Amino acid sequence: MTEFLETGDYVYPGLAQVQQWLANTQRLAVLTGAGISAESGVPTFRDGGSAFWAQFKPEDMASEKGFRRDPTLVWRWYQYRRELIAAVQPNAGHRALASWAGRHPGCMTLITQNVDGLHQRAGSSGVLNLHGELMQDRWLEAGCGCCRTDEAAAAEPPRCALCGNMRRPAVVWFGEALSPAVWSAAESAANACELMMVVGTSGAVYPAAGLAIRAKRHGAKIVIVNPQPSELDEVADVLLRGPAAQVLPALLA
Ligand code: BV8
Repeated sequence: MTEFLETGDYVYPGLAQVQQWLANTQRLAVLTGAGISAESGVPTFRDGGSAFWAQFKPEDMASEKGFRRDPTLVWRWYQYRRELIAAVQPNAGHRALASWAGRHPGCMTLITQNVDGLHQRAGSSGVLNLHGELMQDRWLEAGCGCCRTDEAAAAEPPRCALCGNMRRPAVVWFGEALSPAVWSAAESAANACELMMVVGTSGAVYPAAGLAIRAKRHGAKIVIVNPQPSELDEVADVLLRGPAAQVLPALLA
């Protein structure tokens, strides 16, 4: 049965139910999306307003095809996001997850779709970065085997001085496979967990969103933390309709 629970100034029964599940679990999986970073000031992708995708179509900006079509435009979009992320801090939601994991060693697997690195900056370790890391680059092509560049990461993607190979953000673009090792670890966590908390994701992107369905199928309780409805709501046992930076500190205290 799904309970819709509003967060507020006082604890709701559903919150107590989830706290009870948390107190009794040794195997918690957490799947986060852009919403957990919203209260740090990082725009999300799809929920309107300043959402990143509001101005761009994902396939135009977050795909190899889009990058090859206009490397400068895509590169500059990532540089803009890097500057934005460098200027923000993890919020109480990120910190609550890191703190709970520190008090319950070995009991949490944190899986994120985010590329902003804010979980790591909040103190979380062993984070499964399904979609890579925004602050890292890699070569676009296999290259000449000894690619190097002295160019700073400025307004154009740096190129190899020997073969012209370009640097690109070390994120997983649409149409690209996730890292097999990271994906396998995420699947194992979804198969094994007794409880999965799905925080701040619209559930629009696969295979990441499928982890909640996989966990459900393997018998886990599913708790969604999101102020808005999401595409995963139907698998939730409890929906906590509130912002992560408010709900997670109350939930994980
Ligand atoms: C692959 C890195 C195969 C780049 C990202 C048709 C149907 C289904 C799937 C597909 C399809 N057509 C194509 C596909 C596959 C495609 C896909 O899923 N497309 C979608 C858009 C339809 N997937 C892929 O291409 C994946 N690869 O399938 O490869 C393959 C296999 C083998 C060999 C070759 C290929 C790769 C997907 C990865 C794409 N990269 N990011 C970058 O960041 O630039 S995805 C991008 O979306 C971000 O990582 C983001 O995290 C992710 C998911 O979005 P959300 O995190 O959920 O963010 P969103 O804005 O949508 O939602 C925010 C939520 O937060 C909202 O619900 C909001 O209410 C909530 N919220 C707001 N404030 C708060 C809050 N919640 C809590 N507290 C708050 N305060």
